[in-house]
Amino acid sequence: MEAAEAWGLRWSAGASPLAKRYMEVAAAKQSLVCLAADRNTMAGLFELIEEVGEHVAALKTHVDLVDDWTSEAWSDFCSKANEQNLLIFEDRKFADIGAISRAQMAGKYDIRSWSDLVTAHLISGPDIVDGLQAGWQDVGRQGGVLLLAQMSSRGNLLVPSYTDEVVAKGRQHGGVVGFIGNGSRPQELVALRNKVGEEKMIWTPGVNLAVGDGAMGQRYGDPMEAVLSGSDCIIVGSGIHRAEQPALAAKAYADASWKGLMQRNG
Ligand code: S5P
Repeated sequence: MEAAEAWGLRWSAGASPLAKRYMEVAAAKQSLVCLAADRNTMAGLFELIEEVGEHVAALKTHVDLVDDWTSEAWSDFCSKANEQNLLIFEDRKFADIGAISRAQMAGKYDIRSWSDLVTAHLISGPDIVDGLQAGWQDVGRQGGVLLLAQMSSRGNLLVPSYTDEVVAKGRQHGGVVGFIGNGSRPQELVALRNKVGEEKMIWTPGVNLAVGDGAMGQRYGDPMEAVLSGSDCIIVGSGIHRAEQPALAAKAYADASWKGLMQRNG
């Protein structure tokens, strides 16, 4: 199915080139799944992407949790992701002032050189987005920021008035591709979508086919319900990488998310 048809308003309402790339891959693979590749060895990461790459549309990393990280191995890993047509999303949750965030895009991990997307909190003010964009510009690349508007963890401090401020500022910024919303609470997501409108994306962690509480305060909601409530991408970690058969699990999440999109636009 063509991306424009699959995505309807989200495609036509002026999405960024990066969002369109994601939507095309998602339509081609019939999957709105972003794999949270939270494994701590390079071998584990390579194995995972080999197994599930065809069923997922984006790859989310936490580069600083890999024990045996080297820039060579990481660069091979990113090439593999690119071969599988995956946008690479470093979930760094930047939160500092603009100039330091720009500098943190460089450094040992050189996130600016391989990431297409990064997460940021807007707690320090809107200049963080300019700082991150400057980071990509420093190496002649383009990228997009996903702002944390909600979180999935219990007791988080992103209260509705804070969410409103993040959305109001983020909607106006061309460097913001979209927002992180809470996939574990459909009503919160519906409210978020109403605030965000149709132009920007909402990506949601906190989804699992086994709904309920996860480890250390994580909460899980149903993947299809998240899409029906306005999520454009379900971020799934342990539901896939801890499954006995990750490929089968990834396919199940892909099917649920795609069904959600088809029903939402139907
Ligand atoms: O509010 C949030 C935001 C994020 S990006 N809650 C989250 O869980 N995340 C990330 O999503 C988290 O860092 C992890 O990589 C992933 C969820 O993993 P899972 O194993 O619980 O599915």
